[in-house]
Amino acid sequence: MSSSSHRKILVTCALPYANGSIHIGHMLEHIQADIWVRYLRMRGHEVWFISSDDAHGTAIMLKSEDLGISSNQLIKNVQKEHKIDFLNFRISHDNYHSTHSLENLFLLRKMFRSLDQKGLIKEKTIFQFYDNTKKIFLPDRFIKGICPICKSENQYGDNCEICSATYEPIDLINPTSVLSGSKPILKNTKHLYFNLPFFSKFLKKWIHSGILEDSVIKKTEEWFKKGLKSWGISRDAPYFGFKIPQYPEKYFYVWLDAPIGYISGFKNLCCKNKELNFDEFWNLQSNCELYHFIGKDIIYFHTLFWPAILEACSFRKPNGIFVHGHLTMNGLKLSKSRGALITASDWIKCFNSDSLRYYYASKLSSKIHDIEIDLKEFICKINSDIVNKLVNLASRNAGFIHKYFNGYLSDKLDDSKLYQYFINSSSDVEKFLEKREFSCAVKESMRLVNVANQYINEKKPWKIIITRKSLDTIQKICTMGINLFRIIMIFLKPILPDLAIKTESFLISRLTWESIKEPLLSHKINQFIPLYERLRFESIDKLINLVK
Ligand code: NOT
Ligand code: ZN
Repeated sequence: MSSSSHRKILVTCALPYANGSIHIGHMLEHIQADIWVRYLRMRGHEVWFISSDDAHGTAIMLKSEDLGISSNQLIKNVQKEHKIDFLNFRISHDNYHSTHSLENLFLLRKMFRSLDQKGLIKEKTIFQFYDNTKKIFLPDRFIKGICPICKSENQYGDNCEICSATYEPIDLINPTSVLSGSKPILKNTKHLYFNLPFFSKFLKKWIHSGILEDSVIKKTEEWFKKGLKSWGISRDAPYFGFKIPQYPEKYFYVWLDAPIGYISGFKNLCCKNKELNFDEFWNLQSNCELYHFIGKDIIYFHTLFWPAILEACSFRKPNGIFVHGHLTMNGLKLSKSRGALITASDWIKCFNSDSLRYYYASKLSSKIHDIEIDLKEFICKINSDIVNKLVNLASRNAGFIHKYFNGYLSDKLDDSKLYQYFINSSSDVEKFLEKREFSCAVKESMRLVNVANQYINEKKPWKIIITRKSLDTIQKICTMGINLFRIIMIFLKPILPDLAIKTESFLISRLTWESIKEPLLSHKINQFIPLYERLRFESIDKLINLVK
């Protein structure tokens, strides 16, 4: 799609569960999406960026019981905290709603009715594990036992973390309830199932329609090979969620109302912004684009269930599902169960948000690879790239401009060919940002900073000043340096929003894509103030102490 024509785009991030804090793994996804959104907005497109709290499910119910508060109170507190975390990392959501909302309830019921009327919902009686001491049916994640395949101990009821086998909880050897430690009993219960296999043909065609990356297609095809199964969309009480009409003591499964949260979050935004037209974005004939950013652990829901539900209810389908890998530290997946969880709020007590955004960008591509966090490398990269190269380019030139020229840039560039070279490089950067190849955009920007610093090193304004003969030349050289810095800051603006704001006030000029072609000439800039503070290694210890 050409970036010159005006596009209307809706972008979502997966909905974080309302049972815990936002950690830097969530932040990877929201930063990735935010960089893309900010770039597209800079190019003049109409972009709406939303997410929500995923507020239902057994885990949330149990957590609120633990805390001795109502589930309602818990999800309110958590949503407030989540919103602050995202603000702190400059995530520019247009709306951050909750799935425990009227809009979501309304849409869920309407969509369920539609599925039911089309004969896509069937009842089935099944046997399920039940914790007889706690009086509750156990979700897969609340049952542990020995993997039936590789015999590893302590594996969850749905899949084995050691050999990656997937299975049913009933297959586990020696199952125990995570809640009480007791041996669960098998109890029969009636449930509702969505006829996913009915959509096999449609889905097969859809996943090959150019919207998924190859490895995501491959993963999805594995599920096809095993054969699609009907999908259970109900849960027994006690549960925190929405009740199913006409089915007393039955609730909608959280994974049915979570994706509907993408639609209801947008609906809620439409209530706040009357110019937005809901149907224009969600109708079958919509010309607007829809993209979901997700992690690799929830591909299943987004490439099978979600498009099938949308198709069944006559809603438009996404134009792309952008999948990222996990965050790892020393090769281990960062997760709660591993105890290596770094929350966004701990992080921000130690480092600024631009630093994490830049570090992630320098590692992100459009592919699903895991992203390794190495705190020492992180500090070195930020100090070397942002402080020593980028900000230094501005400061070494701004000094002369202020001392000798009263803050005024010259009326001509010293080397217009070099400036043109930088203009030309913007088409590569555009391609990288559009295609979410952020590591390439960062690499290219750093290559250009080196070129610019090299230019100053060769021109040596500090030598010319000694003779005081050609002040004019110095002004032109430093004007060149400031203007090259400015172009690179335009490229990096979606990644470094805080530094971009400071740069704009320093240059007294907005960093816009259109202005790349027009250098700042005969223009007064502000006195240079340190734009970015060097990161300190001691902050690593501080962070580690907070996490412990
Ligand atoms: N709360 C879920 C999770 O894995 C994500 C829900 C995303 C919304 O953290 N859904 N869909 N489809
Ligand atoms: Zn196993």
